Amino acid sequence: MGATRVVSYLSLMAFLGCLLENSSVAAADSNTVNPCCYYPCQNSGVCVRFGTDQYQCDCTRTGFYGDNCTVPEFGSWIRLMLKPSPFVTHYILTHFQWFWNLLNNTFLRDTVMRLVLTIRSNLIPSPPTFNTKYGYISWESYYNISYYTRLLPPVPEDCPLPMGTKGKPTLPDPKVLAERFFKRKKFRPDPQGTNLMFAFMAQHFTHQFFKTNHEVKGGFTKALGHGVDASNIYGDTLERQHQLRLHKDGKLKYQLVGSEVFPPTVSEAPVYMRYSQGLPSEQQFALGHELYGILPGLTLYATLWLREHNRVCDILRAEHPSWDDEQLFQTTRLIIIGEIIKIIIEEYVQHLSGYFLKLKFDPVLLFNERFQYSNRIALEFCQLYHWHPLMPDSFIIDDEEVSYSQFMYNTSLLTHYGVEKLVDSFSRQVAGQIGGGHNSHETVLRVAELTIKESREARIQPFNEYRKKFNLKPYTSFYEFTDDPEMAKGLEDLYGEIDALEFYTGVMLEKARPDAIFGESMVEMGAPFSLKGLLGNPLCSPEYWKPSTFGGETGFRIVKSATLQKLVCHNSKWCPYVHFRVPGKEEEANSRKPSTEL
Ligand code: ACD
Repeated sequence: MGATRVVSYLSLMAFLGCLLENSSVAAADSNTVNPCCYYPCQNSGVCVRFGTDQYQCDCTRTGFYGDNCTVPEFGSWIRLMLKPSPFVTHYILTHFQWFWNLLNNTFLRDTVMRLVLTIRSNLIPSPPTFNTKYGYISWESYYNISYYTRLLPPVPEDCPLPMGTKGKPTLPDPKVLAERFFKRKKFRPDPQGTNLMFAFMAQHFTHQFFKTNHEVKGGFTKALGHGVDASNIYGDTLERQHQLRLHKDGKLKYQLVGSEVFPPTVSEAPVYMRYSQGLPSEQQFALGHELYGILPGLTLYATLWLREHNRVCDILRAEHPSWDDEQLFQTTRLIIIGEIIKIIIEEYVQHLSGYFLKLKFDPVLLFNERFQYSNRIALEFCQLYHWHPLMPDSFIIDDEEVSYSQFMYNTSLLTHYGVEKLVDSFSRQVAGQIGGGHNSHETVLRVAELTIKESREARIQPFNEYRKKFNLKPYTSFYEFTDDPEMAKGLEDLYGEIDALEFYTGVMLEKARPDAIFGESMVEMGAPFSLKGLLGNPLCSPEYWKPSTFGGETGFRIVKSATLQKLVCHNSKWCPYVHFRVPGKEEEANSRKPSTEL
């Protein structure tokens, strides 16, 4: 009874808040509810509390004015009239193949790519703003890079309800959410044909910048590079890096199994690794990241990058016989980082997008734009990237079914089958659809539960507030949010109001776009973080993006022409089918013949 009264009282106050558009300092209520708990400021306006029950929205440079930043300036009004909706833009980019085939071969490809990069990156504040402790601009939150940054400040501590002023007094049990909405009923393959080669790349690649420090609460990270720094290959401390290095010719330590190069064992490179107890010491590889021995797919990528690093070292040494180990190592690392960014933009993001526009990695596109070459990883980005539904029910390697218990912590699968067969098998096996719910294998289900718990500790604002931040219309009901009426009803019962739906639950359970891997919000929120993070890398700045950074034209060319196929085929005995999606019928027929061609 008491709770119902609080909620209806709060709704009334929200209504009154709208009526107060014209007063310069708007009064919220007399019962000293923090008025910022209503999220009154629109269009990225910043809410500042005055006194105990008053607030002001700072609309500076938002393109809007009025007490709640709701009135567009003339320029914004024109922009709003002309700007196509995300639905229309996405539709155009994923249809009319003939048109894109023509455009991709003209200078207009650059124009559209520049637009994609600038529109997306402009949504990410740079320098960064808030963090989990500071919901206002502070020097500490700028300077202390041990924090993940935050796009929206946390829900203020003194709000009457967990999500601000909407929803129920208690949030649903994370375990109940995971069991009822995330747990797989029947494996749902991704309609875009995403495969396990993609899934393991996603995991391998993102663990260089998502390294939540679970020892302390408050949204801290151990990945201080805040972007693509290849710390997952070279270690996240100088000490680890030196243990992994051969200290000769710039190379990383390795061992030969038969005649093939694999990572060294922990006895050869003593670094901390997480292995199951009793795993024979010869199967304990020493890798850049302590978790990459857990899944053979991650160990596979670690091996490929190790071989690629040492291959590039040989190329550089042949051109620069006077260079010492250090210079060879450092320059090779930059080449590897460049290769990663190139593959991620032109193949990984390309695949995810489903666009017919051919994405292009060319830092020069931004040289005449206002763009900051820095990046800070955001907690919201880390949250939305928990893509565990990608994981299948079991693994098919060389036509044999391998269960999770046989797969996990089993590095011997890599040495037994070899790089070629693993790549071939992972490239042929379809991954699960990420969005839409009911597709997380029970082995990974707990991750969803933990992610929701983490979001609550960090007081992440409601999903609909993020929809607005990313220029999307907030959902008006759970039935608009999902096509699954049972899920809509269940979520409504648990959350009470759509405006109280949590961020992670929102991005993961939202209806997927037709024939797509996930929904609108994942793309509209994920893309800005991604593109700003990739192009904000110092390598992409005018000062770094030149041949000398990479040891000359040869190194520069390696970066500019990197592909996933080259990464595999330059470092294997034969060239398997390698892609981020499963083969189509025609590819299937051709790809059964092993080749050495690139
Ligand atoms: C666009 C391009 C298409 C975007 C399509 C999907 C984006 C969804 C989620 C993020 C995808 C990939 C993440 C890749 C790299 C992350 C790099 C982070 C570096 C710090 O329409 O804009």
